[in-house]
Amino acid sequence: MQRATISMSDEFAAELQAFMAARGYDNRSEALRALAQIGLEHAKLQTQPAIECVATLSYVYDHHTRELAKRLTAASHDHHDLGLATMHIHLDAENCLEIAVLRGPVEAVRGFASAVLNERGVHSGHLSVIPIDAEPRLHGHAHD
Ligand code: NI
Repeated sequence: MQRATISMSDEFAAELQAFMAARGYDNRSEALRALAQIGLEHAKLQTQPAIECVATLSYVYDHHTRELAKRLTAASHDHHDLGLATMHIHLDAENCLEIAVLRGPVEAVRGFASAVLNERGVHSGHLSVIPIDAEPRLHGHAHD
């Protein structure tokens, strides 16, 4: 374990205090470690586009928008190497929610996600990326 001393403004300290209260942290070091971990993971994804990840892409779209469902299906087939699974939920008379589980290099996953999210008729969406160690894919893991 190493120690580091950091300086922070009163404003930042107050914000940190509010974060700790909301998340139930009673130890400032622990809260800062958790935040730094998130930041480091985020930075890693930004600087290493080839890193392997799993991701969920969720989006709501209007299935009445002309040809949209067809275009979205075509996009998924074009990138079938990234798709692991898709869940489709008919939300109401107009809207569908689709959740796609993806796996591949971060850059390719992001590219696919922004192509989908930029389609006209896709109302809102969110991509959540989790970096993974690519090695397990090569040798699998044991089940007994
Ligand atoms: Ni539907």
